[in-house]
Amino acid sequence: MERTLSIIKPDGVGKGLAGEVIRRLEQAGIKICAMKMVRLTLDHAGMFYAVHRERPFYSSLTEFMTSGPIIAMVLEGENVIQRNRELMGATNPKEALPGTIRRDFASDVEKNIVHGSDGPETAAQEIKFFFNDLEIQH
Ligand code: DAT
Ligand code: MG
Repeated sequence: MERTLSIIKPDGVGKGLAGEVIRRLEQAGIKICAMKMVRLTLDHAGMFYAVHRERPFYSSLTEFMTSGPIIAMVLEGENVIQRNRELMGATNPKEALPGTIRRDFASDVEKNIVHGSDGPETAAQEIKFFFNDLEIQH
């Protein structure tokens, strides 16, 4: 059994897509074992996306992530890291397959509705960033 961190980003919450994203996860048989709404500070967004610090889009990305509330979730299931990435679609919505969250709803490569961890190590780190053990259901 694997876990991953999912985030409904400020554009997803702002467009009223939280229910739709959650519906797609549940419909895919993915278990949600933690959930919270938070508004990141610029410092926290910077820490969360520290791996992208040298990229030209870093300051725009971190400001976007603080522009409104986000919903962080821990997802659980077999192969859930990859399955969540498949439901999300490619980073750039123009390259995302039809029927994916990003293709269906994202406006551009930055405002792309959802985040999903990209591997087991980042998943563990990212889950810890948002949740302690008491906040995760088994
Ligand atoms: P993903 O979110 O699909 O894992 P990533 O980890 O490469 O993609 O990048 C993290 C976020 O940074 C991504 O969701 C949106 C933003 N981003 C990535 N590439 C970008 C680009 N070329 N221009 C603007 N924002 C970008
Ligand atoms: Mg990523």
